[in-house]
Amino acid sequence: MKLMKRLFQHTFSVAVIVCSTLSVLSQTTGPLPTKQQLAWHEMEFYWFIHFGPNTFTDKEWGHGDEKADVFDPSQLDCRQWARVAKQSGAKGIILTAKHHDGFCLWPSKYSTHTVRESKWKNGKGDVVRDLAKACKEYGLKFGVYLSPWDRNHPKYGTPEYNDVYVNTMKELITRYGPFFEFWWDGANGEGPNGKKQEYDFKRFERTIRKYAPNTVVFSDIGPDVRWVGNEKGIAGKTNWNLLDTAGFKRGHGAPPTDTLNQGNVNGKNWIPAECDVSIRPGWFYHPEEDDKVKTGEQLFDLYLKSVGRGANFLLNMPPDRRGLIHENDSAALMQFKKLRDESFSKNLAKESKAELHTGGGIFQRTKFTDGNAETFEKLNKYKDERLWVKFEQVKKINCIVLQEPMQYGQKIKAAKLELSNGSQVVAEIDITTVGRKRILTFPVQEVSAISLVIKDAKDAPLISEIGAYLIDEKLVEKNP
Ligand code: FUL
Repeated sequence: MKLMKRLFQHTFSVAVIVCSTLSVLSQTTGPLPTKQQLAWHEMEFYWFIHFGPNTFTDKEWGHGDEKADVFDPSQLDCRQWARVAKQSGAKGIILTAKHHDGFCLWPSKYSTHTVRESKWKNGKGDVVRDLAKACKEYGLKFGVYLSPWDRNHPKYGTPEYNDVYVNTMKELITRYGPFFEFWWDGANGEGPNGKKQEYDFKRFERTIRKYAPNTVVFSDIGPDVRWVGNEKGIAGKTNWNLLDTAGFKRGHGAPPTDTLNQGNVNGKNWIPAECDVSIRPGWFYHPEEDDKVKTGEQLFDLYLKSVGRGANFLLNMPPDRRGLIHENDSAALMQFKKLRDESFSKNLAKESKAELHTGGGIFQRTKFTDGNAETFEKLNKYKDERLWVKFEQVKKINCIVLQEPMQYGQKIKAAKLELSNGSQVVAEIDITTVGRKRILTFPVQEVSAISLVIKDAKDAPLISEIGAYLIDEKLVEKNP
């Protein structure tokens, strides 16, 4: 009898586990991120580094006819870059291993326009190697930008250049990988012989999948990460991690920039947006821009408009002619880090009572206020349900952070937040998508409760976090 009972209990609990797993899995219709993309989503903020002959010639697009000797940093120190990056809370660095001028920051076998031909370290230097090493030392991920457009290579504009590009990719991957991200710029101008190149992106993609299967690939249209459609660092307030790419190309044939900015609600591929922007007006260092560095507050605003809209934030930090991150840039960056730390150190929702209200009753819950984005609450009949965050004492707040667990896809199309004080609704906030993270800021409100209603979704929505914060009033999003 006892045995029967145990057997029954066992079968019952297995059935419960299977059913609950199935019920979550049944919500996973539609495109989902790969495990590499999921890891990428978690990175949130990382650096871009534009560095090369342009740093010394004061150009943004070198012609490829500059002498290799112009590249001559006096105190190049990749460990300084990595140290500042780490201190700023960045999770990685993507380096312009080769920009449009074709100059390779490593001694490539496939080019004669490289650090080897420069007088820097008597031609024995290697910036890609030094940065790969420094990133490892500081626990940062490393990635490369390898411009397909090459204004120096004699083969550019001929089919053989595609071999050169493939070989160059392989060389980088095998010598300096693993890379977390590989950056394909869409620019396609003329080479030294006046011809444009027909890029064989299909072959480039096969190569990278074969030699670097764990690397996510960025371009206007992915395959793994898409351009956000502007170089200002701003994602759409509606931002789907989905994109339709059929019929589109990189560069001129890319989807309209507002599509890249918002994604496609029913897009067939999981291709999230990355917001690239420079801390200075230019991508490369120019001395006359030393006093035009974005402030910590401006960077925080961009954080709200990128990470706070479900995208990643790729901030360019161009080293100066010494080969160092300029003091003004690192000061602004440390201010940005301080503002993030101060703003998000105290999640008031963690001290709240969390409830799920359904037609059938009120249930105590903790998963969407536990500060752990892995755990979540599922709303089976969301139209009749509401999540509540209730405070014992009235709190002042001006920032709410919402999250969906990305491993199950992106579902929320429209939602409303209601802030109340006692029986009085003091503010209502309507939004569209949530995605990996949606940060909302507003004038300070005194509240005893926050409630969330999902108004429209593709599937039963999953909410992993509702966080509540009081941030410095001057950080409330500008022109949201
Ligand atoms: C663009 C390039 O033309 C710029 O020089 C810069 O590298 C930017 C990130 O991408 O397409």
